[in-house]
Amino acid sequence: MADQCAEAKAAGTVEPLQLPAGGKPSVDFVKQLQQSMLDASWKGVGALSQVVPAKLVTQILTKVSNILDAEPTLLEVQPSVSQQRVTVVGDTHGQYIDLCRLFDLFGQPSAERIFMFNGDYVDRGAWGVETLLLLAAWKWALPRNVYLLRGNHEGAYCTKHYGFFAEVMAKYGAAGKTIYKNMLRLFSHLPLAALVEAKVLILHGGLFRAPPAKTKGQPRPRCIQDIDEESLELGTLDDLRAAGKGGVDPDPDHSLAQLIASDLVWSDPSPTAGMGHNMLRGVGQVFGPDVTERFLSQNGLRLIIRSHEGPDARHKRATEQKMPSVGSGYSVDHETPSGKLVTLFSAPDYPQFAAEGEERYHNRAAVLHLSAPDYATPAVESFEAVLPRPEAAPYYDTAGGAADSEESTESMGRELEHHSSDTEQASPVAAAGISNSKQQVAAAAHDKPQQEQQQQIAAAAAAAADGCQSHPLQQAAHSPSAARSSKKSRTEQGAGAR
Ligand SMILES: [Mn+2]
Repeated sequence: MADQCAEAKAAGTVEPLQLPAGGKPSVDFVKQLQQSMLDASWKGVGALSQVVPAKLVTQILTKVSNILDAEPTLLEVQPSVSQQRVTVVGDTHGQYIDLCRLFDLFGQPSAERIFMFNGDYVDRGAWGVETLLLLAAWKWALPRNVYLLRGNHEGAYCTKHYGFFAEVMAKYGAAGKTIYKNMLRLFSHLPLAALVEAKVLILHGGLFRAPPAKTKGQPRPRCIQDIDEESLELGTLDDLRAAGKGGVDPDPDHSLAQLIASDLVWSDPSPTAGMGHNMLRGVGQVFGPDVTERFLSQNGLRLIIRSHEGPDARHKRATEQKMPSVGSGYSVDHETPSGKLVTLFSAPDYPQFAAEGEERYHNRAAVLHLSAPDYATPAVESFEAVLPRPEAAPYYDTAGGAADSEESTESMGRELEHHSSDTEQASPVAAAGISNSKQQVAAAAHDKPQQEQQQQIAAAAAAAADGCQSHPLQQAAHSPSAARSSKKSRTEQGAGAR
């Protein structure tokens, strides 16, 4: 064995990693994996599969999918005395080099330390595979000290349009399709949110509506077109506990049982009172400080930590809607009598690839530490990107067009959906006495077709601030031409734009 190693080194080749004896990653193994993938990222696209062979990828994905499958939609974490601190991490978006710096600066998961990752691990950046594998390996090594939540990019649609699918294929070739399917399966098992000490709620996008309660003697409505959307009310923690995880791509057009998952991963806070359609993204909701206050007080919470908006998405809203900047990686968006809603973004100098002539934001990123006994008063730490980055090309068209692939990832998603064990029970609990009928919703009631049109235009014109700003599944349901104009508009304006 020693001879083989020496030979491998002499020949300039890399020894492939394998799980330690016993078949389970130790903390030392995960650290070795981190360093090996970091070294490989400097050597080009072909290096990863040399050091992390497809077999090991499959072992990690399969095992971690099973661990996640056993976790509920809403994690309820009560740190023990020995687990002194919870560190929350926002969007990382394939910026693996920066994630390694984050661990260097702020420590790694351990028996004394919980890490909570708030979704959007993949797409945009060049090292989504490495990011996902490292976090999955940590999850396997320390399942009660590492938690992974779902973002809107952990699904079939975004990963096809914003680089991850192409990245997997580029790095794993013939084995790529199977690996990608296993990744989609893992995504479908990710919990949607975590509650820390019953006081702090961590979720990717924002607040959500409850699906309608079943009416006696009536068939349960199947999709959102079957109901009057304006009758939907703000969801509660109990609704979230009862919700499914969203399947391969959370979409209430496909199944009303996915309403909570879809809203939760796509929504954004707004300075304007009320809750209504998220016109900028074309999916999810926007909600004002009054809605945050209602949710905090009704559920006994003091803090909501969400992510989902980088400097590009926030830039437009900062000027037009007076939302605070996330240039430091952190912003307090709502401050109400009961508590706060904050945004946390952990990808510095984002996005990694900008379209030609596009502004760069040079943003710092942040993590939040929650400590006993209070947990609801976060300590913020910011950090800068590792620059220059290893040479890499984007896996998506930064000018906006989606990369075409031979096989539709949506069809791969449907195939998985069909076999999904996630039964997606609709919530039996409707939030009583909560009205979400505010200005935005009222406007829609007066002139819904016009509002829909505006929504499509806004979604198209806004281009992809989050990468995945407009949701084509929803657009396509309204009008195929809207989806086409959206694609055209993205091409004109460039993804990752303001
Ligand atoms: Mn997001």
